[in-house]
Amino acid sequence: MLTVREVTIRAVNAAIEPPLRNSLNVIPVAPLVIAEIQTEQGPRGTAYAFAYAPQALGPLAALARNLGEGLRGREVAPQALWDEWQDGLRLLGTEGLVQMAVSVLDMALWDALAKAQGLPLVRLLGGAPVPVPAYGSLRGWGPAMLAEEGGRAVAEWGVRAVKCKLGAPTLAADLETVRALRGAVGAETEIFVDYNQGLSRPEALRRGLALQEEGVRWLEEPLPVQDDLGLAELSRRLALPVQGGENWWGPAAMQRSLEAGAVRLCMPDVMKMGGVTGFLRGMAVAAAHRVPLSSHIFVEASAQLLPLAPTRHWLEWLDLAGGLLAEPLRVAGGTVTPPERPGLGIEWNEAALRRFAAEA
Ligand code: SMN
Ligand code: MG
Repeated sequence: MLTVREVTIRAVNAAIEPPLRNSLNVIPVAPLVIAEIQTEQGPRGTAYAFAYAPQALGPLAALARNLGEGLRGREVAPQALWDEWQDGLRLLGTEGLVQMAVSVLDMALWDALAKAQGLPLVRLLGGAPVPVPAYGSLRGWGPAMLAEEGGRAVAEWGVRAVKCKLGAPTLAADLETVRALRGAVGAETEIFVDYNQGLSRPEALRRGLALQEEGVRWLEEPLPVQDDLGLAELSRRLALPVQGGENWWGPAAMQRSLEAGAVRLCMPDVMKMGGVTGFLRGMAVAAAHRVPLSSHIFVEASAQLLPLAPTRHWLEWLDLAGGLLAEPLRVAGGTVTPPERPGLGIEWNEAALRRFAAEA
């Protein structure tokens, strides 16, 4: 039996190069919370959470630290602990920072468990470490920047799909971006577009219809995640599949949206879903609905989990923590393969962690 001796929480503001851009902002650093779980028996589990905004880094670290205190002496039994957390935190609410703190601990627990068995997580869970097709999730904004980045993604990584952010003030400007990207990636590369919940219902229909004429292959988060009715209506009216899921807080939220027919493709986020445990349960929900499932950021954990998804689709290649790792994951020939190292495959470069260390 594996038991927890101590949980350590650190925080970093990792530079991301190039920065992430969208219609509203430029994100130059990734505020990350790193959890390490030292077991009594030796294995040490680790994982990271993405706080999204610098203002959330301290509070997320504090929540993870406080929840982690309760793990001292407990068995490393992530599925049992997950249910305990969801029940115990129900009145507080298991969304937002609370769920993110649960997730980082859950992922670190699974990492420890897999390391104790000397297996990559995918093998511990009974899967085979097969290569998963990856798409290049582009960081830039606007026609020139995206064409350059898209062309490079196809040439360097061999990806057969790329995704860009849209949401310019006019449809014409969005079309200009898609056409520039098409020119750079060629007719054979699939193009996905992401509105980050930014449109109104009529505008989502108008832009969706125009984008489907351009041969775009998915329309991501055209409307706010809460608008299941609007998304379902849009899904019925477009041939272009509506994609979404990065803002589902757990398997129940995912089930609600799939039941409503809000999306035809899904992409749960391992952190917002509640870590490895939440994502596993989400994969079963997607399979029951026969909905293709892709991942959202968190490339290391996603590479371990997607091979287990009966309806697996694409791995999103957007690497936020690679600059902090001793052996970052790589895309080769358009695919990502989970490494044979035990656990999640995350090994920190301590010098990089020190360089980007944040007070929290
Ligand atoms: C996204 C969200 C958060 C961080 C990076 C990127 C984006 C995506 O919505 O789908 O990649
Ligand atoms: Mg997105």
